[in-house]
Amino acid sequence: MKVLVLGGDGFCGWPTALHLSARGWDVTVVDNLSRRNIDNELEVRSLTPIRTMGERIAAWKSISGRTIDFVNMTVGKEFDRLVALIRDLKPDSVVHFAEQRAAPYSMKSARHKLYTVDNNINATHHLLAAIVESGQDVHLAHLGTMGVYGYGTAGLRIPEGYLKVTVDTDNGPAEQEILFPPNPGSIYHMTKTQDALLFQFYARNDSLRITDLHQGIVWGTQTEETRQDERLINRFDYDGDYGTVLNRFLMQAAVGYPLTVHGTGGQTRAFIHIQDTVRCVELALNNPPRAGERVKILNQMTESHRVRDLATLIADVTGAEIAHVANPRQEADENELVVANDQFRDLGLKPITLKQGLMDEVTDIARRYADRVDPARIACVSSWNARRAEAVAAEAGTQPAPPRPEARPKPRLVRPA
Ligand code: USQ
Repeated sequence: MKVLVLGGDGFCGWPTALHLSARGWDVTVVDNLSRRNIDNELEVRSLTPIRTMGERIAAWKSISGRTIDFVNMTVGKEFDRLVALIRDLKPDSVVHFAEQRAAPYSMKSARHKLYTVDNNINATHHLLAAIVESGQDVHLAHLGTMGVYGYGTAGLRIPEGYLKVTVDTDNGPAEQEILFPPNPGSIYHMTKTQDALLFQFYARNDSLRITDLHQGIVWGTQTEETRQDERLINRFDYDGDYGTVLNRFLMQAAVGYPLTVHGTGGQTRAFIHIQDTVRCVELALNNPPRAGERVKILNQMTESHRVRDLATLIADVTGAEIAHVANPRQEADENELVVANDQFRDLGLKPITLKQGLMDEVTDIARRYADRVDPARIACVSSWNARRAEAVAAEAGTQPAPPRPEARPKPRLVRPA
């Protein structure tokens, strides 16, 4: 079985490429290395020392004996090359991660909004049009987001993509199933709601086989494959734009920086460990929809947590301080979140939940590479509202300066009974 992994150099893409390769798939990674260029733009780097694509692939070959091919291509800009690649390679599946994935980055400025929309929607549309143009029967699995549903309290168990509604018709009430109303909280999340409409159209009009994975916040950093050799290590984003909340808290605890809870920390979000991400992608590839079937939407998450509860848990275990900082985002201060994930459970997923051991792994990695942390890049300063930007930046500036790595307190590891 052949698979193209678009965006296969990124945080989810690289471990997915390795996971599929280890399970016998012939993997070709397509990536324009934009994530590495954004690191240059933001003057930050992955906490972990990720290797070049060439070194990663050579290391994997020497360890597993398996080949991963690499094509440097911008999916949303090089249409003819993309069609030719699909025609030549004849992949059974394409996994689509080739999108700018950070909400704060997408809200930094008008230029970042334009880039995120251009990049993400063009990548998705070029891919759909290229599959049709190639004449090949390819299953497309796309990494979407739980954020398409929005993060107000919905008052119901969030279904998997479609919502049953009762509408008033001339003949009385009738049941329908509609796409869950999109309610994106950032320009980035908005691009994923637009992707969803493109998928609906191409599934209906061209009978494309499409799976949209509505993924929660990924935590952890290593998978079975990436931990086999330091040259395979996955990236770890800790900065205010790309770092996500749980990994940031674990990193902050490791380097003695107060845990940056936005506002009251009452935001409830869906989470999934990176090992389950790669497992879910494999399950999705092995269970594609049939041609003519509607877009298959699966909620790719394993548990929900409130931000302040995560902070308290980590503070209790490590002795870290908690700092409630001004929230740079426009989002509900408090929300409930109950999510259906029956489809992945029915396919055999045994969810990894927040476990001490896995949290320790993240903290250990953060401690090992603590000298690579630039404390000035930790605060989240990208503001959703230009008028509040100054207050947010001022607050970030007044945070207690983090201790130098050599002076940081040894985290107190208390294992719960
Ligand atoms: N937050 C803090 N402190 C921090 C960082 C974040 O309190 O230092 C809060 C945010 O205000 C927000 C929540 O934590 O309420 C989650 O923020 P996040 O940065 O961890 O996640 P988010 O911006 O939602 O985006 C991430 C990924 C994105 C993916 C999404 C899934 O970057 O690619 O689509 O998670 S979801 O959140 O389910 O929409």
